[in-house]
Amino acid sequence: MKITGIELRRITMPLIAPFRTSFGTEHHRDTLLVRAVTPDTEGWGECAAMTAPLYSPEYTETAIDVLRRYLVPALSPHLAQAPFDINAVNRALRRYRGHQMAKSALETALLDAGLRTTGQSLGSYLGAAVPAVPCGVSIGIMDSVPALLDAVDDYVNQGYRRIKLKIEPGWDVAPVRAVRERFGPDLLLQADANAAYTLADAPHLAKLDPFDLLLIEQPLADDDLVQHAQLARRLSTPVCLDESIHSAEHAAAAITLGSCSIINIKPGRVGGYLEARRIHDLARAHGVAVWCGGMLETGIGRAANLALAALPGFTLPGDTSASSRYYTTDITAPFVLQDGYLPVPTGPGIGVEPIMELLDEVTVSTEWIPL
Ligand code: OSB
Ligand code: MG
Repeated sequence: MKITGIELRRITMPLIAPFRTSFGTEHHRDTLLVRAVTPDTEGWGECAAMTAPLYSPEYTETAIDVLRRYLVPALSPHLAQAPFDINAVNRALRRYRGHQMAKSALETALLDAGLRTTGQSLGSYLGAAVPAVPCGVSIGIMDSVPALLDAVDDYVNQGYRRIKLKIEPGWDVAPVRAVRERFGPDLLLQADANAAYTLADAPHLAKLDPFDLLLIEQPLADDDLVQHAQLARRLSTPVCLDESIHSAEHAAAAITLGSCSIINIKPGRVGGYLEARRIHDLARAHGVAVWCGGMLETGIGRAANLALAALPGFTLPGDTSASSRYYTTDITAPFVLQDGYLPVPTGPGIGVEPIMELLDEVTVSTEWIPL
């Protein structure tokens, strides 16, 4: 596939409401988009990195730097080959350590461009099994329990099929209890600690057990696979890993150790959709449930995540919420919840395009790297 060049486009989008987690509060989403331009078409990838290294070591500036300096230049020998082989690109990028989010954005842009050339959708390419996926919503830490109950009520009324509460020390048992008591035993409910606890908190985390959570996500530090296994034995709530899983190898280690019984798959965190599918396949073969996480994506990243979330091992609702949960105006046609589901795009590639006037309005900088 002939690629004329790669555009790195940094955008900033105001969030509808501040999003508070145990690692910080986001008011804006500062996102890098990667655009792969060919003589006939173009492909898009969204980088999951955030402004600061709080959720993960990567941040927007490191993604831009490693793409410009190493990842984009590494493509040249592979793009000349016909037919274009995304697996060869995946292998070429593996030579560089880490930087999964930057790799994912570049690989996705190339995969999108390649699939547009052949007319296949990303969902069909990955093995999507359903036309629409049930959606959950991730609710940030709030100032008060009444404010949280109002937020949950609003999302439940919109049709969301599962509620995830962000927790941290000081905001855990009380909000979980309040939501469970108000909405009853049938509400699918889970909690995400974003690595805010230590194994010494096990007795405290066990106080969540009576509330029948679907899972507790990433209670301990991202490099604590052994301690997650010890914690999992002390809780009846299933442990799910997010930050700890960067590759299929990590997933294999976590499953072998018993560190988790559920995995949140985020393509950005694991280096792209090919690796995300490997983790799905591995987890499914081990009877470990997976679900699709989110990183407050625009419509570009959301479209691709919906394709992944349609694979058969994604047996729990994901954080693939509607555009309106994040942004007043998305940069693509908005994703609108239909009876708690979002449709899996069926058009070529990721199946959506940015609306250029809207994209230009939120663009902070662009850089063109010729190939
Ligand atoms: O831990 O899953 C997380 C958002 C940003 C960074 C990390 C996380 C999240 C979310 C929201 O929980 C997911 C979404 O709605 O996109
Ligand atoms: Mg998480």
